[in-house]
Amino acid sequence: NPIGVFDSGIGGLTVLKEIMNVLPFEDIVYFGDTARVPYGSRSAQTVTKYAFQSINFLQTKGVKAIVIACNTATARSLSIVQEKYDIPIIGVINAGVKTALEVTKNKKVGVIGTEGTIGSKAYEIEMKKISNDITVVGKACPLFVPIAEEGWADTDVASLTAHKYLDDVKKSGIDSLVLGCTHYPLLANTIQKTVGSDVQLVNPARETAKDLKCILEKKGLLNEKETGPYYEYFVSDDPAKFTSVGQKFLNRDIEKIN
Ligand code: DGN
Repeated sequence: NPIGVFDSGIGGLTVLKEIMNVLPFEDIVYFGDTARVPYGSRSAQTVTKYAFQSINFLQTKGVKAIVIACNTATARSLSIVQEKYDIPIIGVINAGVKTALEVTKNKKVGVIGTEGTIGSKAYEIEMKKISNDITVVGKACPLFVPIAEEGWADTDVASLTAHKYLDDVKKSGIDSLVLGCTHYPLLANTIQKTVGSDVQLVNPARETAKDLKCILEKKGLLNEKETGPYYEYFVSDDPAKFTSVGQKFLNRDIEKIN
Protein backbone atom coordinates (compact mmCIF):
# COMPACT_ATOMS: atom_id res chain seq x y z
CA ASN A 1 0.00 0.00 0.00
CA PRO A 2 1.13 3.58 -0.60
CA ILE A 3 2.12 6.25 1.90
CA GLY A 4 -0.21 9.28 1.93
CA VAL A 5 1.26 12.76 2.12
CA PHE A 6 -0.74 15.98 2.26
CA ASP A 7 -0.14 19.70 2.44
CA SER A 8 -2.03 22.95 1.94
CA GLY A 9 -0.61 23.07 -1.60
CA ILE A 10 2.76 22.65 -3.22
CA GLY A 11 4.99 23.32 -0.19
CA GLY A 12 4.73 19.74 1.02
CA LEU A 13 6.68 18.69 -2.04
CA THR A 14 9.86 19.71 -0.17
CA VAL A 15 8.93 17.05 2.38
CA LEU A 16 7.94 14.58 -0.31
CA LYS A 17 11.36 15.04 -1.92
CA GLU A 18 13.07 13.94 1.30
CA ILE A 19 10.70 10.97 1.70
CA MET A 20 11.50 9.84 -1.85
CA ASN A 21 15.23 10.00 -1.03
CA VAL A 22 14.99 8.11 2.24
CA LEU A 23 12.37 5.57 1.09
CA PRO A 24 13.02 5.09 -2.64
CA PHE A 25 10.87 1.97 -3.02
CA GLU A 26 7.68 3.25 -1.41
CA ASP A 27 4.60 4.12 -3.46
CA ILE A 28 3.25 7.55 -2.52
CA VAL A 29 -0.02 9.41 -3.02
CA TYR A 30 0.26 13.19 -2.54
CA PHE A 31 -2.65 15.53 -1.98
CA GLY A 32 -2.18 19.31 -2.25
CA ASP A 33 -5.14 21.40 -1.14
CA THR A 34 -4.39 24.12 -3.69
CA ALA A 35 -7.95 25.44 -3.73
CA ARG A 36 -7.76 26.41 -0.07
CA VAL A 37 -4.10 27.42 0.36
CA PRO A 38 -2.82 29.23 2.40
CA TYR A 39 -3.52 27.57 5.73
CA GLY A 40 -1.14 29.90 7.54
CA SER A 41 -3.65 32.64 8.25
CA ARG A 42 -6.67 30.40 9.00
CA SER A 43 -8.08 29.42 12.39
CA ALA A 44 -7.19 26.19 14.19
CA GLN A 45 -10.75 24.93 13.72
CA THR A 46 -10.73 25.48 9.97
CA VAL A 47 -7.29 23.92 9.46
CA THR A 48 -8.31 20.89 11.54
CA LYS A 49 -11.45 20.45 9.42
CA TYR A 50 -9.31 20.55 6.27
CA ALA A 51 -6.88 18.01 7.77
CA PHE A 52 -9.72 15.55 8.43
CA GLN A 53 -10.95 15.97 4.87
CA SER A 54 -7.47 15.38 3.42
CA ILE A 55 -6.94 12.26 5.55
CA ASN A 56 -10.36 10.87 4.62
CA PHE A 57 -9.52 11.40 0.96
CA LEU A 58 -6.12 9.68 1.29
CA GLN A 59 -7.79 6.77 3.05
CA THR A 60 -9.88 6.14 -0.07
CA LYS A 61 -6.49 5.41 -1.75
CA GLY A 62 -5.71 2.70 0.78
CA VAL A 63 -2.72 4.44 2.40
CA LYS A 64 -0.84 2.59 5.15
CA ALA A 65 0.52 5.72 6.87
CA ILE A 66 0.11 9.47 6.53
CA VAL A 67 2.55 12.36 6.69
CA ILE A 68 1.13 15.81 7.34
CA ALA A 69 3.72 17.62 5.24
CA CYS A 70 2.57 21.05 6.38
CA ASN A 71 3.79 22.82 9.50
CA THR A 72 0.56 24.76 9.94
CA ALA A 73 -1.65 21.66 9.65
CA THR A 74 0.69 19.75 11.99
CA ALA A 75 0.63 22.57 14.54
CA ARG A 76 -3.13 22.84 14.43
CA SER A 77 -4.35 19.29 14.06
CA LEU A 78 -1.79 16.50 14.56
CA SER A 79 -2.77 15.40 18.07
CA ILE A 80 -6.47 15.62 17.23
CA VAL A 81 -6.31 13.50 14.08
CA GLN A 82 -3.91 10.97 15.63
CA GLU A 83 -6.64 10.05 18.11
CA LYS A 84 -9.21 9.32 15.40
CA TYR A 85 -7.37 6.99 13.03
CA ASP A 86 -5.68 3.60 13.41
CA ILE A 87 -2.90 4.11 10.85
CA PRO A 88 0.30 5.94 11.83
CA ILE A 89 0.07 9.70 11.22
CA ILE A 90 3.13 11.89 11.65
CA GLY A 91 3.70 15.60 11.25
CA VAL A 92 6.77 17.69 10.54
CA ILE A 93 7.19 19.45 13.87
CA ASN A 94 8.55 16.72 16.16
CA ALA A 95 11.45 16.01 13.86
CA GLY A 96 12.39 19.70 13.74
CA VAL A 97 12.13 19.96 17.51
CA LYS A 98 14.40 16.97 18.10
CA THR A 99 17.05 18.16 15.64
CA ALA A 100 17.08 21.74 16.93
CA LEU A 101 17.63 20.50 20.48
CA GLU A 102 20.52 18.35 19.30
CA VAL A 103 22.10 21.20 17.37
CA THR A 104 21.82 24.13 19.80
CA LYS A 105 24.66 24.76 22.20
CA ASN A 106 23.53 28.00 23.83
CA LYS A 107 19.91 26.79 24.14
CA LYS A 108 18.55 29.72 22.13
CA VAL A 109 16.61 28.47 19.15
CA GLY A 110 14.85 30.51 16.48
CA VAL A 111 11.72 29.19 14.77
CA ILE A 112 10.25 30.74 11.65
CA GLY A 113 6.95 29.75 10.05
CA THR A 114 3.51 30.98 9.05
CA GLU A 115 1.36 33.08 11.36
CA GLY A 116 -0.59 29.92 12.25
CA THR A 117 2.48 27.90 13.19
CA ILE A 118 4.12 30.67 15.20
CA GLY A 119 0.82 31.73 16.81
CA SER A 120 0.18 28.15 17.96
CA LYS A 121 3.59 28.06 19.71
CA ALA A 122 3.66 24.38 18.72
CA TYR A 123 7.46 24.26 18.33
CA GLU A 124 8.03 26.05 21.62
CA ILE A 125 5.59 23.82 23.53
CA GLU A 126 7.21 20.65 22.16
CA MET A 127 10.75 21.90 22.82
CA LYS A 128 9.92 22.83 26.40
CA LYS A 129 8.51 19.36 27.04
CA ILE A 130 12.00 17.99 26.35
CA SER A 131 14.20 20.78 27.69
CA ASN A 132 12.75 23.41 30.01
CA ASP A 133 15.75 25.74 29.96
CA ILE A 134 15.40 26.43 26.24
CA THR A 135 14.64 29.90 24.89
CA VAL A 136 12.59 29.94 21.70
CA VAL A 137 12.42 33.02 19.50
CA GLY A 138 9.51 32.67 17.07
CA LYS A 139 8.89 34.84 14.03
CA ALA A 140 6.18 34.60 11.40
CA CYS A 141 7.57 35.21 7.90
CA PRO A 142 4.48 34.94 5.68
CA LEU A 143 5.98 36.67 2.63
CA PHE A 144 8.54 33.89 2.18
CA VAL A 145 5.74 31.67 0.81
CA PRO A 146 4.84 33.73 -2.30
CA ILE A 147 8.53 34.59 -2.84
CA ALA A 148 9.42 30.89 -3.00
CA GLU A 149 6.47 30.12 -5.30
CA GLU A 150 7.43 32.97 -7.61
CA GLY A 151 10.92 31.47 -7.96
CA TRP A 152 12.52 34.53 -6.34
CA ALA A 153 14.35 32.69 -3.57
CA ASP A 154 17.79 33.96 -4.57
CA THR A 155 16.93 37.55 -5.48
CA ASP A 156 17.32 40.92 -3.78
CA VAL A 157 13.58 40.83 -2.98
CA ALA A 158 14.13 37.69 -0.91
CA SER A 159 17.22 39.15 0.74
CA LEU A 160 15.53 42.43 1.74
CA THR A 161 12.53 40.53 3.06
CA ALA A 162 14.76 38.16 5.01
CA HIS A 163 16.61 41.08 6.65
CA LYS A 164 13.33 42.74 7.59
CA TYR A 165 12.08 39.55 9.27
CA LEU A 166 15.29 38.13 10.68
CA ASP A 167 17.62 40.94 11.80
CA ASP A 168 15.93 41.08 15.21
CA VAL A 169 15.82 37.29 15.47
CA LYS A 170 19.56 37.19 14.84
CA LYS A 171 20.16 39.93 17.45
CA SER A 172 18.46 37.81 20.10
CA GLY A 173 21.52 35.54 20.04
CA ILE A 174 20.11 32.31 18.60
CA ASP A 175 22.60 29.67 17.40
CA SER A 176 20.10 27.58 15.42
CA LEU A 177 17.05 28.36 13.31
CA VAL A 178 14.23 25.95 12.43
CA LEU A 179 12.79 26.37 8.93
CA GLY A 180 9.26 25.73 10.24
CA CYS A 181 7.40 26.07 6.96
CA THR A 182 7.46 23.84 3.93
CA HIS A 183 8.55 26.63 1.59
CA TYR A 184 11.52 27.87 3.55
CA PRO A 185 14.09 25.21 2.53
CA LEU A 186 13.95 26.82 -0.92
CA LEU A 187 15.12 30.07 0.65
CA ALA A 188 17.82 28.37 2.72
CA ASN A 189 20.73 30.14 0.97
CA THR A 190 19.24 33.58 1.41
CA ILE A 191 18.24 32.88 5.01
CA GLN A 192 21.72 31.53 5.82
CA LYS A 193 23.38 34.65 4.37
CA THR A 194 21.02 36.85 6.35
CA VAL A 195 21.55 35.25 9.75
CA GLY A 196 25.23 34.43 9.22
CA SER A 197 27.16 31.19 9.16
CA ASP A 198 27.27 30.92 12.96
CA VAL A 199 23.54 30.11 13.00
CA GLN A 200 22.76 26.54 12.00
CA LEU A 201 19.63 25.99 9.92
CA VAL A 202 17.39 23.02 10.72
CA ASN A 203 15.23 21.53 7.97
CA PRO A 204 12.48 19.42 9.59
CA ALA A 205 11.59 17.79 6.27
CA ARG A 206 14.74 15.69 6.18
CA GLU A 207 14.31 14.44 9.73
CA THR A 208 10.62 13.73 9.17
CA ALA A 209 11.50 11.35 6.34
CA LYS A 210 13.91 9.48 8.62
CA ASP A 211 11.27 9.30 11.38
CA LEU A 212 8.77 7.90 8.88
CA LYS A 213 11.23 5.19 7.88
CA CYS A 214 11.72 4.20 11.55
CA ILE A 215 7.98 4.01 12.15
CA LEU A 216 7.34 1.89 9.05
CA GLU A 217 10.20 -0.41 10.04
CA LYS A 218 8.90 -0.81 13.57
CA LYS A 219 5.39 -1.60 12.38
CA GLY A 220 6.55 -3.98 9.65
CA LEU A 221 5.07 -1.72 6.98
CA LEU A 222 8.15 -1.14 4.82
CA ASN A 223 7.84 -2.13 1.17
CA GLU A 224 10.31 -4.98 0.78
CA LYS A 225 10.15 -5.32 -2.99
CA GLU A 226 12.65 -3.20 -4.89
CA THR A 227 10.37 -2.22 -7.74
CA GLY A 228 10.04 1.19 -9.35
CA PRO A 229 7.88 3.30 -7.08
CA TYR A 230 4.52 4.65 -8.13
CA TYR A 231 3.79 8.33 -7.44
CA GLU A 232 0.38 9.90 -7.87
CA TYR A 233 -0.65 13.51 -7.21
CA PHE A 234 -4.05 14.98 -6.47
CA VAL A 235 -4.88 18.67 -6.12
CA SER A 236 -8.10 20.47 -5.23
CA ASP A 237 -7.62 23.21 -7.86
CA ASP A 238 -6.15 23.57 -11.35
CA PRO A 239 -3.21 21.15 -11.75
CA ALA A 240 -1.29 23.38 -14.23
CA LYS A 241 0.37 25.74 -11.74
CA PHE A 242 0.97 22.91 -9.31
CA THR A 243 2.88 21.03 -11.97
CA SER A 244 5.06 23.91 -13.16
CA VAL A 245 5.97 25.34 -9.75
CA GLY A 246 5.93 21.91 -8.09
CA GLN A 247 8.63 20.51 -10.32
CA LYS A 248 11.00 23.14 -8.95
CA PHE A 249 10.10 22.25 -5.37
CA LEU A 250 10.47 18.53 -6.05
CA ASN A 251 13.41 18.61 -8.41
CA ARG A 252 11.78 16.03 -10.67
CA ASP A 253 8.88 15.69 -13.07
CA ILE A 254 5.32 15.44 -11.85
CA GLU A 255 3.60 12.90 -14.06
CA LYS A 256 0.41 11.33 -12.81
CA ILE A 257 -1.64 14.30 -11.63
CA ASN A 258 -5.38 14.45 -11.05
N1 DGN B 1 2.54 24.43 3.97
C1 DGN B 1 2.42 25.58 4.86
C2 DGN B 1 3.27 25.35 6.09
O1 DGN B 1 4.22 24.56 6.09
O2 DGN B 1 2.98 25.95 7.11
C3 DGN B 1 2.84 26.85 4.15
C4 DGN B 1 1.86 27.32 3.10
C5 DGN B 1 0.62 27.91 3.70
O3 DGN B 1 -0.37 27.25 3.83
N2 DGN B 1 0.68 29.15 4.07
